[in-house]
Amino acid sequence: MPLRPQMTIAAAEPEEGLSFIRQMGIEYVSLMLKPEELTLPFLSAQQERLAKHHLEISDVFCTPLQKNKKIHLGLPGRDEEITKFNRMLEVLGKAGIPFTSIAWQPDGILRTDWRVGEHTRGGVSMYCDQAEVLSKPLSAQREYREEEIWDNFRYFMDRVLPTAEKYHVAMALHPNDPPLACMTGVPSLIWNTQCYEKAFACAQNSPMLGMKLCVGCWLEAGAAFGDLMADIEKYSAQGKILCVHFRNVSAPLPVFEETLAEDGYGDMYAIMKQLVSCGCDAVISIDHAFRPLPGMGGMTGAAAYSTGYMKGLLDAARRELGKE
Ligand SMILES: [Mn+2]
Repeated sequence: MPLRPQMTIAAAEPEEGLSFIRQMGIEYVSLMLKPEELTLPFLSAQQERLAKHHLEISDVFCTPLQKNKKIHLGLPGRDEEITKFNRMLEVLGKAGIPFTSIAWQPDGILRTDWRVGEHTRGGVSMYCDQAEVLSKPLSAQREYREEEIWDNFRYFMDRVLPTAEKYHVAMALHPNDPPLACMTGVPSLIWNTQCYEKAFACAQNSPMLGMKLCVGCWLEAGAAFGDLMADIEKYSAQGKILCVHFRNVSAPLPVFEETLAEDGYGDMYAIMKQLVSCGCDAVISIDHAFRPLPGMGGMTGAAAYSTGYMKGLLDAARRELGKE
């Protein structure tokens, strides 16, 4: 299938929000669920509600299971967390949801500020200064070695892949953001394309492990991450890209601010054309937006402009490349 624009919602998204999304010509939503919402009846009810707006769930994620300290650091209780993850895979499989997300970053996305940037015209956006990130204190009891993180990843994969394969639910692996080798005493799993190769090998190249190609992360690290255009071609051909994060930043590290697509250093039209010409079969979303302004429609309102711009680039790329 061709690229499919998508927006992220929570189950609490009001009816007007769903109508607004549909009016933008969006057909797919990424549904963020809380652990207690990960049941088949709850998910089925969400599917029915969304179907009334002609929206389909492209994927479901649950933040505490997607970024889980016990699993990532191999802490006591990780087997219980892995059991919960497998239960989620079973529920998603039974509901016909094709994939979920994982991001091997126990401390989440590391940024150093939310601020009005040089390029944001008063918009409050995320800002990252590498020196500040690298001077953050340890986030766990001790420092970890790179091999421990990979051992924990293998341990997880060995225990979830059979369930993923049984219920046919894939996992889209997002890079560490920012893509630095080690932060807060925890080595990163994915900070360049070689790391992806290693991760896929850990999963015996199962099609149930794919990638979330975060253009933002590639641009944050620049050439140190990989050759974005070549990587789009390679991983599109392999069918590894499940989701694209279409996001731009002002400059590669050591310092960047998150910008609108048209204001960053990445040539987002060239990137979109590469995705289209390579036949990338994935959902595509803007990833992050500026902080919502009060009274302007919350997260959905904040994401609307950038999503429309992304749709415009997609439409233009399809026309220019004759892939309408
Ligand atoms: Mn991303």
